Amino acid sequence: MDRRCETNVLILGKTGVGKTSLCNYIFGTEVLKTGAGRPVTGMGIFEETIMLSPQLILNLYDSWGLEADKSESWKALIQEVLNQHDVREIKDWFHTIIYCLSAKSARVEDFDLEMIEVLGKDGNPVLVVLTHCDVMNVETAITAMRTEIIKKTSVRNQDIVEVSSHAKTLLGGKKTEVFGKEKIIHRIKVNLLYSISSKMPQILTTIGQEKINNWFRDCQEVVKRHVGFINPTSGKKEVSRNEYFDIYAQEIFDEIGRESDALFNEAYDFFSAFSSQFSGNALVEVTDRQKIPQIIHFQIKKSDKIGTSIAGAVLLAIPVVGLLGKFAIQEKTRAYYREGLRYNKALLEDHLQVCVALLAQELKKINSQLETLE
Ligand SMILES: Nc1nc2c(ncn2[C@@H]2O[C@H](COP(=O)(O)OP(=O)(O)O)[C@@H](O)[C@H]2O)c(=O)[nH]1
Ligand SMILES: [Mg+2]
Repeated sequence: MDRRCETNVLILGKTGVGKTSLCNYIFGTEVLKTGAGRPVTGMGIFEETIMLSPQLILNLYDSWGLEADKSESWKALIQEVLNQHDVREIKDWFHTIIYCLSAKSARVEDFDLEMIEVLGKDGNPVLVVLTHCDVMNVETAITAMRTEIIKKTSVRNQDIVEVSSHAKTLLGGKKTEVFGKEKIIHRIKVNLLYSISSKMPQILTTIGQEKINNWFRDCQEVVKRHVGFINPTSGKKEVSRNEYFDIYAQEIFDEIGRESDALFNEAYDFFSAFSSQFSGNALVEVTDRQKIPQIIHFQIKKSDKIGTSIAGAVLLAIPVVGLLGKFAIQEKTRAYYREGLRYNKALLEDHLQVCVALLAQELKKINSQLETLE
């Protein structure tokens, strides 16, 4: 993959839960010193750019000084970032939202539940990180917090991650370990691939529909020019016209398939890069080299339906009597073509829908393959 891609991650949570420590632990020591970073909103959200790998750039939005229990002001701050980038939906800018809770607090407050629920609406990718999981006797608290979050928000169990961001030597000389970052980095990649590929079917629909509309307009133009008052129709012309429409329709048909392939390949490139980076990433130490699953390239079969409906001569039982007769033939021939072209337009649109569905299905496969690579 020679393209670079960027992912935007927002970290939220009350002061003191361990957001800055988490960033430093996951993305390298001291990337975010408290109070460092470019302020991107009047106050509260700070951006830091980190190279996760040569291909993947992370824009990390840490938050601090947010007043606890003021959900409206939190939402306003997020909205401010969205406005700066001219996007409407949270998921159009943030590919992952990390919501931190401290396992030390042993319970999830209503404010946090409300924020998690609000942020997780409309399929926004929220990851709940329980910090301070290294603290002694915290297991019962973790279980209770998980249960509560799953019950009261739309966050799934697999989107709740336990983390310890601090290695410490305790009084007795025992050491506590850091843990949890592999899973978070992996979720960031899964979410990014999901965000990229969820846009592909819509792109294919737009591109394909435009091609079909152009085909339809061009063919109608040909009919208008060729089927005229002086020369309403003739067998020979009919054959070449039909041929032209058929070949042209076939071209559109093929182009839709090629667009679909290109979009799939683009998503697949990211998938391959992320799968290999996951095991080769300096930020993540993985002992067993993970295998990249193979996905067989898909191809869309041609339908033999396209084109056949226009073929066939126009046999009109109208005797050519004077000008009125010629006019009648012209109108009838044009109507005949209109109908044939509309019928073929509908076939092409059906074909496009099939391609879009296939693309979505194939993308779903690679998304779930990356998801299970843990
Ligand atoms: N034991 C332990 N301490 C942590 C952990 N995460 C953060 N801390 C400590 O909690 C305090 C607050 O952390 P900080 O990252 O500044 O919180 P923030 O206000 O959310 O950015 C600091 O003293 C950290 O050393 C953790 O996972 N385990
Ligand atoms: Mg902080």
